[in-house]
Amino acid sequence: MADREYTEAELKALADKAISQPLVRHIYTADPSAHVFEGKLYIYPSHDIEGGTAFDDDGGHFQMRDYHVLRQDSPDGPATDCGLALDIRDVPWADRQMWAPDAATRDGRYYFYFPAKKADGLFQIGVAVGDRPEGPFKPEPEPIAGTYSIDPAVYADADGAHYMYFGGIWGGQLQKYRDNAYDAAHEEPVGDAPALGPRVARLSDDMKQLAEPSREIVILDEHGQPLRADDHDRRYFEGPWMHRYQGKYYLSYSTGNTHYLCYAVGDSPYGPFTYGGRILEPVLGWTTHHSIVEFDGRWWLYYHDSLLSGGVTHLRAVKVAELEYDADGGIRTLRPYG
Ligand code: FUB
Repeated sequence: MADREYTEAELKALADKAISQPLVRHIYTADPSAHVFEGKLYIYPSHDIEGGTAFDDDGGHFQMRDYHVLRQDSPDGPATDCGLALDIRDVPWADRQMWAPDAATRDGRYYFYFPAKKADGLFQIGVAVGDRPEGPFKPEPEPIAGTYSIDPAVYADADGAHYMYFGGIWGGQLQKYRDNAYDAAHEEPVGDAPALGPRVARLSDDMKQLAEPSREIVILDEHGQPLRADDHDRRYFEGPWMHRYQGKYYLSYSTGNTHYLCYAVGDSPYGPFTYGGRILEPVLGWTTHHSIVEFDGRWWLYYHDSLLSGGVTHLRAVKVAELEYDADGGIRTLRPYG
């Protein structure tokens, strides 16, 4: 459901059928990255605000300036706002637009990863460090070398290695890069050309650097061919997430302008991944962005929609719904409004 005005009757009909409710209502939250730390659920969302900038295809209306962390004892219980975790005024390199974050832990410390635009207008990804899952986090003075674009998602593999996935096209600027080099002339590929994929790189042991240059992830179709650029219902757009289920790696992501959450399955954190299907049909609001987490043996999809604000795309609310797998490992598609 793309950005437009909704009538009271339309909004009420959707609210009546919604499969889940906002985790919190006192602030707008989006792009939830959920993890189990210290036996509780910690959710790392964007903190949406009204920045006064009109809707455009580059996401200029997403003018976020800080982060709050949410905590739940269980996915079907209430959420607590743990307060301010990081403010843009404390990040020397960041100028504006603090978009979707994530977090990870290693050796008792917590690492908060976030994208922001620098003064030159380019997105990069930074890290901030804290002693508690909810922060506060102290930012490193420079962004992480070798990162660019948006939407970091950090996956802890079973062997202890951590991988950062990142990248988003259009406003996220991923289409401006090839082989990790920027060129303003580059655009999203079109037609039968292979679609762009997200990037992945292993993190260094101190969790503050990429241990290797990022590489592009390939998503294959049912014939083993890379998804085509004009396959907008399935191609990668933004919001990568990685989880493991029954020994397989599941890359999930948003298709952006077609508004689906999809997944693809592989045998390595680097891929390749084969397209598996849809996780979530479109929500109210332009963007879709999610995470998937296991808690007490059940699987949960954290996502957002814009119902709380009456359909304003940049004023979203985080929600959670239970995910189910088929016997063959396929994820059953959820319909956000029944
Ligand atoms: O919240 C700003 C941007 O919108 C995120 O970075 C994207 O994933 C989309 O949800």
